[in-house]
Amino acid sequence: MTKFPNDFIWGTATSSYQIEGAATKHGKGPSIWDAFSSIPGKTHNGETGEIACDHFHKYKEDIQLMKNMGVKAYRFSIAWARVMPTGKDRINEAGIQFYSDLIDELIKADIVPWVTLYHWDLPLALQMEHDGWLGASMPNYFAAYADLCFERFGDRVKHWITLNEPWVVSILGYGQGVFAPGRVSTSEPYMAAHQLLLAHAKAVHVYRKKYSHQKGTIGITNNCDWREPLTDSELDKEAADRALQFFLGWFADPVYKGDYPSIMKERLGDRLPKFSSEEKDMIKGTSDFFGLNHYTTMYAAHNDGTKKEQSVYGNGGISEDQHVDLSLDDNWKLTSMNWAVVPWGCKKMLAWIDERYGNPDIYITENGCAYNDELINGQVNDQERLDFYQGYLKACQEAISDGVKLKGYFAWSFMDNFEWASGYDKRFGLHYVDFKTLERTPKKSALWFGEAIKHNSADI
Ligand code: PNW
Repeated sequence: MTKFPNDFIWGTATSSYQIEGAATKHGKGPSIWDAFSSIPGKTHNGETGEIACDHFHKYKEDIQLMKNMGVKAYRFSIAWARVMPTGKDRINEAGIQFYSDLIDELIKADIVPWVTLYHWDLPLALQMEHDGWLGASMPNYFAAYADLCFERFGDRVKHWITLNEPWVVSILGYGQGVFAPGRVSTSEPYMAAHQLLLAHAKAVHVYRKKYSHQKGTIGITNNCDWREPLTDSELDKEAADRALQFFLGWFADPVYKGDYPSIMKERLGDRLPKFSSEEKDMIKGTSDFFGLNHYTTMYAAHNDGTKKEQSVYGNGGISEDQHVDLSLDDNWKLTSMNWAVVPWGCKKMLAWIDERYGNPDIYITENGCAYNDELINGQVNDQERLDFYQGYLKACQEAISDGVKLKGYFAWSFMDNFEWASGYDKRFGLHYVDFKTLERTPKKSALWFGEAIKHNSADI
């Protein structure tokens, strides 16, 4: 049986707006997701996170379920507007208390908290006053919010993630408009991304300057799907690599190398904002580990610009800028998000990161899948999800044998939750949630995941 290294971190993950509920309770201010989901047509059936899984009231029960699985770590996010209702100045002590109690409860259960500071639920006031991430003062507000979190929770939290998936914020929030704040543009994604990177870097500098005595680690989590060249031609190989640079290099190159990929600078010209030399120095080296959220794989082929690019479900970023056609293999199994299940793509993704960024410590901070699960006689037989996890975890084991420093893996998600624009229609959980009674039931995949943790292996 191939085992993971002894210190491998097995975890599960969630985010604040997707699970907490209590969206207007105990002094929490509104976020852009409260506003966005209240607009008719923006989410499946008009669903919102107002109640979600009611984790705000059920967190003790949830931690017990995690303990039953034997997870070593739990990744959750703090709702900025719960601790700072308008995103700046005034602190909501009831919100601080909630996260403080949650952290204490995790530590009591021997589960290590991994805290994301920003998982997309921007305080609405900052959207209205500063145009959200387009605003030049946002990095300072984010750094002040991060400072508050380090001050209040850093005695117990030693693993921080500044931003979750700035690519999604930029492309889906400011490009395609399918996520909050719902902006549609081909230039704003690059502007929002620029402020997000500066915000990340400022927060890291606050942590390293003021809180080094807390002896924690801090980094950023980016998402990237693998791009496999459609054919062996040089043009398709270049197209696949170009697509990866526009996807992941966009955010990881500044952090690891100090600037955007040159291919982006060449192709975007003035649409890509420039970092000053001080900013480059400030951003470079601001991640203690490489956080990766990985979900799927697509083929990439060169498009010479004479025909319209094919983008199968719109996740290719701004395809006009890349000249890349994306496609799927008919033999690939699809999840209910229509994301293809391709474990070898995960292994290649890890190898690409390892090579491009100099063998960093990597954590997969999200990987998982949605299926149309049903609760029958108190059980959920989600064999497809079990197979998904086994396949991807085996790919992780292979990557580790090849020398990739993959140090941990967090399943997305601990439980079914509010899947953004898809509402409650898409179930990603290891635990089934009945959204009428809010009852939780471990799925078959959760029991398997617990066994895998016990054996420290996916070969079970
Ligand atoms: C991630 N894409 O979102 C998020 O971090 C989670 O909050 C979310 O529930 C999970 O993955 C499943 O969707 C993504 O289009 C959303 O490539 C969209 C994409 C990727 C990740």
